[in-house]
Amino acid sequence: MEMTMRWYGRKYDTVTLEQIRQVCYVKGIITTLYEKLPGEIWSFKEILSMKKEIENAGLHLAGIESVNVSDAIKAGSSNRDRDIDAYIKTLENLGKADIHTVCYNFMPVFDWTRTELYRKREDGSTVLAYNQFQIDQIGPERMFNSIKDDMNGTIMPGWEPERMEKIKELFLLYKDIDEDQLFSNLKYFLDAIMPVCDKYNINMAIHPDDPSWSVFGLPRIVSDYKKLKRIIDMVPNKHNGITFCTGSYGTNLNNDLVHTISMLKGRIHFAHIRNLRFNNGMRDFEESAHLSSDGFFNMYTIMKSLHDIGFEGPIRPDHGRMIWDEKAMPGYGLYDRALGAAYLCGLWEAIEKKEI
Ligand code: CS2
Ligand code: MN
Repeated sequence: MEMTMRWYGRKYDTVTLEQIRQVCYVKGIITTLYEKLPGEIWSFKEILSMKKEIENAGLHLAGIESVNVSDAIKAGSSNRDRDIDAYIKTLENLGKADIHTVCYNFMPVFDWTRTELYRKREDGSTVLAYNQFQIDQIGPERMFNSIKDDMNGTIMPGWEPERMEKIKELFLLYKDIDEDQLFSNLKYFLDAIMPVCDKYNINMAIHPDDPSWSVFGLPRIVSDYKKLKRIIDMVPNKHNGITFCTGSYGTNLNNDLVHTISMLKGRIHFAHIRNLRFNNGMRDFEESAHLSSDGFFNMYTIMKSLHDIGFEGPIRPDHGRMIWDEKAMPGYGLYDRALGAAYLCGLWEAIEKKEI
């Protein structure tokens, strides 16, 4: 595996590449062309300059998170072929630039959903949290506004203002889309892009829905074992793979993380590893430190099962708590993610050495 950190680019991130370089456990960067809207082509020149910037800082561009899929593609609207063509051109340019891992999601309207971005813990650190009861009370528009006000002036992926202006239209677009239709739209998209992925050896890695159940009545298809298996089987190509995100997929306590990892052998191309705490019931959780004992998941068995399936892709510590008075994008401060990277690398080293 290659330990990585997500970086939002000089313009938006409070964390610099120079700082990440000093984390030392982290060798790779996961990033994106932040200003590109879904459906836009990424030129070879733009990709190369992003890559150079990272390499000039002594780091490796390990993958893209995300090349976002447009709602036309997700909803299967009449103009989806135009957006798919653009996506193929982008993949082609990424392949030419020697980039081989692409994360994306297939969640209608919203990316991840949270009710709080700064829930205070007993030690004064803050974390992102989700409470289903609150979601049921507020509805999508109020949720967007409260998240926007909490973003510290940063732009959160999936929560771009221009997208949210269209929220009503977007809900209408998905009015008649059920889970089966969404699966078939995903298949249509994957079938169309597999040839370019084969040509350039690009691993597509779909991100699980976060949380892993339907929110605001929208269909969700990347949320449990059966659905993941259906995705893997419906397009039987190794480039059709998964981003294994413990913090998203694990929101549903019925999901068995270790079993799912072993079932996905050869198809996990990217891993997001973080831990969760559950409060009064299953649909009320908050993000915790990575440490097993701080949350619900056994990080050792998760890392061990990734190791056992021969996982070689990028891993990132995903979100962290906000600690030591850091001011950063919620979930994406430097300090706790650096602690997480160190911990996960420690587990991995111990697992590897035990094998000898
Ligand atoms: C990420 C997602 O920050 C996060 O929670 O895991 O936003 C992820 O990048 C997207 O869903 C992938 O397209
Ligand atoms: Mn994730």
